Order: sequence, then structure tokens, then C-alpha cells
Amino acid sequence: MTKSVVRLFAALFALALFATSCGSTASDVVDGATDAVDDAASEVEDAVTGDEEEAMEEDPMDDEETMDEEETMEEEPAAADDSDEVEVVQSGGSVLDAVQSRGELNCGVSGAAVAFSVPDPSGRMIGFDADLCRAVAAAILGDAEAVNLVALTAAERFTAVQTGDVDVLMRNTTWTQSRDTDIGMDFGPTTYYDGQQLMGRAGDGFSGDSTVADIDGAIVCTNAGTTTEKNISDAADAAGVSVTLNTFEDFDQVTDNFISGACDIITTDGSGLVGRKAQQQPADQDWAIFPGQPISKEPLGPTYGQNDSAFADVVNWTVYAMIIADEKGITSSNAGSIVGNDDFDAEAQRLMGGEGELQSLMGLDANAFMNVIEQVGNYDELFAEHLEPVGIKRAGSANAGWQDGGLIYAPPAR
Ligand SMILES: N[C@@H](CCC(=O)N[C@@H](CS)C(=O)NCC(=O)O)C(=O)O
Repeated sequence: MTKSVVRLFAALFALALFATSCGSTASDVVDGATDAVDDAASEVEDAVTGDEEEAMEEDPMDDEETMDEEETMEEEPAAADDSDEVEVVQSGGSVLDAVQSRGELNCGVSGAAVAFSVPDPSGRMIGFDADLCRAVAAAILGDAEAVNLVALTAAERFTAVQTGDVDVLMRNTTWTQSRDTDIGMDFGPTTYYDGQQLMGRAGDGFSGDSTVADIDGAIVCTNAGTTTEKNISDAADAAGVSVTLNTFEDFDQVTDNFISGACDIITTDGSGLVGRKAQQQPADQDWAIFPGQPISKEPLGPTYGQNDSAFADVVNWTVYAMIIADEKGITSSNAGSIVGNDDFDAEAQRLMGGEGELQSLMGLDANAFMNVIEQVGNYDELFAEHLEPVGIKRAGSANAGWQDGGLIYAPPAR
């Protein structure tokens, strides 16, 4: 297939995706069969230790990317603006080659997800996801700062990958069947096991013990282009309640409308609610996160275009290297002195670029993962730096390491 034909398909795909998923403000009535929380940390602990086996009954063709004809479109996403100018990733080599020759990684983030990706006062994007972008840049280019962090709304994100505007997403993105198949994405290892919850005001009678059955008649708000919309509709149906669902382009608007009282309930990934509560709850309000067991599974992780193994391997093994480094006590402080240190086993030595290293076979420098850990940190260092301060605990949650009863696990580096 020629590049121009591929570009045409990508542009058509982008247009179709945009036409079905974007919207600034939308309102649907969702017909069902129709004491304040004061410890955000325990709320999110509940969120990530919920029933992992709970089945989701989601019709992939009815997911957020292909539904909601009623939504109005007011703005074209920036990511689709110059789709005829960009190199489409499927047109030839791997995205890995493109990043190496460009000398910079384009990484899509939210830019409004507290603790995951938000600009600090100086304008530098910080957070767990922002650092995962830096980790991939360090692996490919040897420089964690050789990265362009692109803020994308939920509705823009998949188009931006498809057109090649970004190489990878680190954007609170849930791995779902329809995104993996119908939307043409591939997913890397889950970096954060999340689950959808709701947040209401204690003054309206909501508490950590509230359930979906308690929101009958409520105005529920969330952001467009997310798994969140479908999940809350399904949950309201299942609980036999009727709610009005208002969707906004980004979560800042959602939170602003909650603070002003225009929304009774807001809903998104539990981590997002904990972050917003920690940073934005006004002194005269008390926000309650519920239910204790989330209404969905939201496994969040790297997302990239499908069928590009060379790039996928690099992204995936960057994450795995950060997990293995955590298991073996390799940190940003000692990563540079592991090779030749008998206190560390052969796997640690290989991963940090010592004898028998496998990074070269992946098209990377032998020191690629040493650069990642030294410049960015291991999995636990990222968690401690960004998530623990807003009350998101790792210990005892699904995001603990597998040796501690959690789900964070990496295959062997051999
Ligand atoms: N994980 C869900 C929701 C992702 C999502 O949009 N999360 C919110 C809150 S955690 C967010 O990133 N908001 C920032 C924004 O809208 O820019 C998905 O993949 O659809």
C-alpha cells in the first residue's frame, strides 16, 4: 500500500472516530429499569482491591468510541488537524525507527489527571504517566528529557495515535476489547489497576457507604470519550435507577461543575476522584467517594498503534524493567553501579547492560534500561513520588508487587 493511500485511510479513520466520539458538552437521560468520607487513602485502597474477577458485560460495538450520536461537536481535536502532514506509522518501518531518527518521543498524556499528568507551576508536565513517557524516551534515546508530552482529551487520544501525532499514550487509558480490536490499538503492561467510582457531596447525604442505588434522579457528570460513560449507564440500569448523564470535554470542566453544584455526582477512575478530592475540595464542602467496590475494572497502561512489535517490545520492556528493578532493589541511586556488583544477580546485571544483555537485540543501547532507572526511577519510586502523596496507597492494593499479593508482575529478563 502506498503512503498516500495509507494517509487517506488514516484521515478517514480519524474523521470517523472524531465524528462518533467527540463532543464538548452532551446530555443524555439514562433510564434504568429505570457522613462524609474523610480518608481518601482508604477509599482508593478499596478501589483497587475490589473484585478483580467481576465480569464486564460490555458490547464492544457500543463502546464510547462508537456511540452517543446525540453528542454535539464544537471543536476539532488538535490531533486531527494536520493528519495529511504526518507520517502514518503503518506505512513502513517501526515507530521505533521514527523516534530514533526524530530524536524525540511524542507521548500523549491527559495533562489534567492529578498525580498522573499535570503541569507544575513552571509548566513542566509531572506525574506517574508523564514519567512513564520519560522512561520510554530514556530507553530509546538515552535521554529522559527527549520527549514531547502532548496533552490530549479522552476523545482525541486514539486519533492522535492513528495519525502518528503521538507515538504512544500514557493517558489513564483503559484496556478494553473494542479499543484493542475495533479501534486498532495495542496495549502494553498494565501500570495501574484502577476501577470506576462516583463522588458526591456529604451535604447531599452521600458517604463512602453509598451505592449506585442512592443516585436516583441525580445529574451525573463525566468526560466524553471514556469507558466511564457506558459503565455508569450500565450500573444505573442494573441498580434500577434513572440519572441524567452530562458529559464534558475534559475533567476540569466536570470538577468545576461539581464545585458549582451543577452536577450532583461526578464519576471516573477512582484514582482520578482521589486526586481531585485531595487538590480541589473546597473548605466548605465534603466529598464522598463510593461505592467501596468499584463499578468496573479499569486497567490503565501504555497504548500504541497495532502490529508494531519492535516498538511494542521497547515500551513493554521499559515497563517490565522498572518492575524488575523494583523487585531487585535497583533504584535511581544505584542503577549505575549494578554491573560488576556481586550483590546483584545475573538478571539484574543483564538488565543494567552487563554481560549477556538483551537490549542490543531490541535495537537499543545496552545501557537502555540502566538509563531508564537512573534517570526516571523504578516502578515503586514513581508510585511513591506521585501517587502516595495524594493518598493512593500501593501496599495491600492490586498495584502491589506480586510477591506482596498484588498484580504487578514482569516476565523474566533472560
Ligand atoms: N480510564 C478511562 C477514563 C480516562 C479519563 O479520561 N480519565 C480522566 C480522569 S482520571 C482524565 O484523564 N481526565 C483528564 C481530562 O479529561 O483531560 C478511559 O480510558 O476511558
